[in-house]
Amino acid sequence: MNELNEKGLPETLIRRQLELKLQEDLTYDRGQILGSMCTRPHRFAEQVYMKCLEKNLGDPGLFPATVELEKEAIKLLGSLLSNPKACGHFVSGGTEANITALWAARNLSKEEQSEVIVPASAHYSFDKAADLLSLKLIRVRSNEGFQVDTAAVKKEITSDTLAIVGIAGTTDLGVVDPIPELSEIAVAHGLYLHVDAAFGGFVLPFFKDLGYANFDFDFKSPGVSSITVDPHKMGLAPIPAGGIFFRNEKIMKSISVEVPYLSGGNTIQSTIVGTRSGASAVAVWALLMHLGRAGYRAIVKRCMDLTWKLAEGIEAMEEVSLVTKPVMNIVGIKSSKIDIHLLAEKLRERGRAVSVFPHHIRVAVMPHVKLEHVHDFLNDLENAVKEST
Ligand code: 0PR
Repeated sequence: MNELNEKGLPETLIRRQLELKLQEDLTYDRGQILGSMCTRPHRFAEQVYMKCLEKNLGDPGLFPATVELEKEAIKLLGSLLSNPKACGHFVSGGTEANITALWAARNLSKEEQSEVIVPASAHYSFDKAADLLSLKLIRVRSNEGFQVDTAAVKKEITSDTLAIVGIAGTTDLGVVDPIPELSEIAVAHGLYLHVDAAFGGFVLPFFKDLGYANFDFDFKSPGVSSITVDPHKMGLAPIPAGGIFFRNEKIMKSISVEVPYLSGGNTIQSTIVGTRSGASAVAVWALLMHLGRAGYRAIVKRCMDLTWKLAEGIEAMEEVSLVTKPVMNIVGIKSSKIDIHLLAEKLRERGRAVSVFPHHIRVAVMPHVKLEHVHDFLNDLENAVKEST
């Protein structure tokens, strides 16, 4: 069907068609999705979201209450990131947040500066940002712990450098770069430091209370200028919900644009997009209020307990092993004997969708993953390994 019908079809018929057409999509609840950084949104957030579909943060004069709720949610998360004075916005995702951060960094730099130093593990959103903003990315190697090598970062700094990026929860393995050290480097050289905690931002703040290894990754380090934290990853918010947080208004103002004609009078926008989902922001606010610290802590604990169970199971196998001891709820599986791509294919044949990096398989133990899914996955992995050798 390539042309729009002249006459519309009845809702019931379309509903039936949709049910059939959408059947091929995988679902979170059956334990099939094991390589995704997203999860089934929290039921309460879904309900709130559905009630706010018309709200547009791009027109504050029409939706001042929604704007207020966004500000409150940003403040709550800013406090969680050790800076109640932080400002920022909910955006479409980590990609938009990272582009926004480098946009601010570039606007605050000198005209001749064009280089951004990023870890080898940086998400591909930084490549998009560099392309859009005409910046040059300098990728720096990792150390044996898969964190960025800070000595190598120092070596790459020149008069062309305008920013450094650190990752708190790398896409491939969930490790945390040494942000306090990067902060010292940034302060010493007067550079902008952006932390990509798209994944880790809703995990790491709860580690201390849970008695796990503590990681300083946020505004506590004085050199950190901005942080990406995505509610639609470990925050359990409905997609789209990314978050960009700036240390202060001055940084955010560097990307502000005046919109003079809207009904609420002169409006300042500091986001890439104009029309922006109010439903996302209200849903995040509601979820933060509903879950509180204890709610998120419990979610993180459950994910970590399952992560360690999964890691144990992998360690007990012969042909595969862990890339590194999991830091967060992300597990890297490698093998010196089996082609990892073939192994991922065999898992996919068994209905297990994992992500494949050049040298390992990534499993993200998200809130939708249950204990039985971990057991079933380990079983399937064992059989897939047998088939691949
Ligand atoms: N920063 C980091 C550290 C990320 O891991 C990601 C996405 C981003 C930024 C960009 O976030 P958005 O995708 O929200 O723009 N990491 C996931 C990944 O590449 C994205 C993802 C999520 C992929 C769910 C698949 C999936 O099912 O794995």
